Amino acid sequence: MRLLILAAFFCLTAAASASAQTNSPIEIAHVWARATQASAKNGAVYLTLMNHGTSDDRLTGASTPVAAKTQLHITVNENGVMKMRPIADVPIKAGGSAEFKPGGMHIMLLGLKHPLKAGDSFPLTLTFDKAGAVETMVMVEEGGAPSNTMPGMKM
Ligand SMILES: [Cu+2]
Repeated sequence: MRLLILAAFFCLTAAASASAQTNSPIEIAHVWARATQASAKNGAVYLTLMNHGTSDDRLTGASTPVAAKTQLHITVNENGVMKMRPIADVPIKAGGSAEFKPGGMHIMLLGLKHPLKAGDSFPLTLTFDKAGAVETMVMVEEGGAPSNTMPGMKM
């Protein structure tokens, strides 16, 4: 009996570690988008990327069926005015992480095909230089301020 339980335990551990380490050393955490107003044409996705691998990687782009196109953006303070600028890529060093959050980096969704409603979710494919294409799900959250106000004032 004891042996059986032990065997079952090892099977479970093996299964768990197999699913935890898929082909990608990049962990994608807390992927969310702020809910948009009905008339909104654009939205933003926030997430945290952690590189558990031994080599540096870069996020080079993203795509989703809910938007015509996406851009990697960073919000910068230019003489007191918050502006968004496209960035070519986001480096994630080996053992390091990159945080996309309101007022900082975000994945801009341009040309939304429908408004993002709190509680909804949609797929997002992230493209990495080394890890390749990795699909994740985005949860739509209220997140305080509407998406058309200046980011960085809340949270
Ligand atoms: Cu933006």
